[in-house]
Amino acid sequence: MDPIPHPLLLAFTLTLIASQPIATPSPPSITAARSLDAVLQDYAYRAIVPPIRTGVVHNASLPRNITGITVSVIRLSNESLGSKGLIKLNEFEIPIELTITPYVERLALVYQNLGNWSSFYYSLPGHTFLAPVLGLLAYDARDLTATNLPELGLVVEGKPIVVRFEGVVHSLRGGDAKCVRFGLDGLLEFKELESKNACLTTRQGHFSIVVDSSGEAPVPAPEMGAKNAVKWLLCWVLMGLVLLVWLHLMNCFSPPPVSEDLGFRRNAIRTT
Ligand SMILES: *[C@@H]1O[C@H](CO)[C@@H](O)[C@H](O)[C@H]1NC(C)=O
Ligand SMILES: *[C@@H]1O[C@H](CO)[C@@H](O)[C@H](O)[C@H]1NC(C)=O
Ligand SMILES: *[C@@H]1O[C@H](CO)[C@@H](O)[C@H](O)[C@H]1NC(C)=O
Ligand SMILES: CC(=O)N[C@H]1CO[C@H](CO)[C@@H](O)[C@@H]1O
Repeated sequence: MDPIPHPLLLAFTLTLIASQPIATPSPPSITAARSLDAVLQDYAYRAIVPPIRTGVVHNASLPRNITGITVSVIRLSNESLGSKGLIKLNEFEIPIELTITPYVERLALVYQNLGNWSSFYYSLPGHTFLAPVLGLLAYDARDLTATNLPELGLVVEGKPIVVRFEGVVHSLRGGDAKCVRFGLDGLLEFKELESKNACLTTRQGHFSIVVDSSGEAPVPAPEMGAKNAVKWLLCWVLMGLVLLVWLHLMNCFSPPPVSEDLGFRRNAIRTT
C-alpha cells in the first residue's frame, strides 16, 4: 500500500480547494438590489408624461414603503447622442459621447439615490458609506409602459462620467476613502477618488464613496479576494510541482521494489 497520495492527484485537489473563491464571488444581496432596479425603472418610466421632450429630467414619485429613495429619468434621442457636451442628471455629469448597444432610437437614463436604503441593498462588510449609493442605468425608451427591461450596454467614448456626490463627510481617517462601483453583475470595483467628493466611471451601475471601517486589523477588501485567490492558486500549484519533483527524485533513489526486497530477505535467511 502507498501511504502518500499520488502527487498529481494531490496537486489537483489543492488547486481545486484554492480556486474555489474565484468561482463564487457574488455578494449576498444582488438579487434584491436587481429587483429594486426593475421596480425603479417602472416608476421612472411612469414619470415621463406628455408632452414628452428629450433631455428633460423627470422626478418619479415612489411608493410609501420605499420612502428615502429618489429616482429621476432623462430621455434622449439617438440624434442627441454622439455629439459633444454634457448631460446633467443630478450628481451625474454624463458626456453625450455615448455608445449604446444594441442600437436604440430612444434611450432612458435612470438615476437612483438610495438614501437611507443604501446599506440595506448594498452591504459592504468592513466599510462605511460616506455617501448614499447612486445608480445610473440605461434602458430602451421606445415603450414607456415596458417593465422588466434589460439594461442596455453603455460605453463612454471620450471623457468619463463624473459622479459628484453631495454632502460627503470625510472622517479623520479620510485618506482611506475610496470610490466603489457595484456592477450590474454584482462585481465590486474600488477606485481612487477623483476629488474629495467625486468619482469617475466609464460604465453604468451603482456608485458610492466608502471608508474602510474594519479598524486595527483590516479585513481584506472584497476586491482583494480574487487577487489573493490567484496568489494562493499559484502557491499551491508551485507546491504541487515541487512535491512532484521531490517524489520523482525519491523514486529514483529509493530501494528496489517490495517483491525483490522480500526475495532478498529470503535469500539472506537461507544463507544463515
Ligand atoms: C428632481 O430631483 C432633484 C434631486 O433628486 C432635484 O434637485 C430637482 O430640483 C428635482 N426637480 C424637479 C423638477 O422637481
Ligand atoms: C413595497 O410594497 C410593494 C407592494 O405594494 C411590494 O411589492 C414591495 O416588495 C415593497 N417593497 C419593499 C422594499 O418593502
Ligand atoms: C428611510 O427613512 C424613511 C423615512 O424617511 C423610513 O420610512 C424608512 O423605513 C427608512 N429606511 C430604512 C431602510 O431604514
Ligand atoms: C449612439 C447611437 O446609437 N447612435 C446611432 C444613431 O443612429 C445612427 C444611424 O441612424 C447610428 O449609426 C448611430 O450609431
